[in-house]
Amino acid sequence: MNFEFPALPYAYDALEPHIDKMTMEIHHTKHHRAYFDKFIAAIKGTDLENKGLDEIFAGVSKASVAVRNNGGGFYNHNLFWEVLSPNGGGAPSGKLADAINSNFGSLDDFKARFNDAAANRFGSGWAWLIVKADKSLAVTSTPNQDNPLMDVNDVHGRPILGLDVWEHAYYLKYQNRRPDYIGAFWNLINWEKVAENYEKAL
Ligand code: MN3
Repeated sequence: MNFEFPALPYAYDALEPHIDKMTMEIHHTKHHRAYFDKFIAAIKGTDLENKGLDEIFAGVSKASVAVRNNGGGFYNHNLFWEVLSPNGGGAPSGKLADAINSNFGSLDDFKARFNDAAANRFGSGWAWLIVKADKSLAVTSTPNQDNPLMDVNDVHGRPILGLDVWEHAYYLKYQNRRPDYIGAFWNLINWEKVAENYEKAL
């Protein structure tokens, strides 16, 4: 089996006060775990079993709904945990900062666009910063557990930063106040990891 369920790279309470311990614990051990288990069950004994996620997502329109939803849920949360850090926040530097400035105008302009994508995603889904095939950056959003690597979306690219805006990601602490949760997210971003993702995507 190619796939492993990842441990969280910090303690469940490490992102307090921005994301509370109980939310993180349920999110990782119940929600993420269930996507992983159901994804493994959905590919078991099929020709997808020995493919990578990139290849599975590139042809996901031909796969089962279970593969799409649970494979997406597995991958999306893997990325999400990695781009958060108890020592996060601040601003990106180096090549990533230059790319954000040249693609969006400024860090604040990028943040405004990302905030809009996250706040205006109706129902459940994700906001993303992606690297497109032409190496440019773009902000996009996908419903449910879809992501921009899947062949079912209009905007394609490799996610380097993602924000889960499902209610399970914030409801215990923020209830219906999704914008407050989105605001707190900026205090947690591991920009070094995002920069590493950017380098890899180029
Ligand atoms: Mn989630």
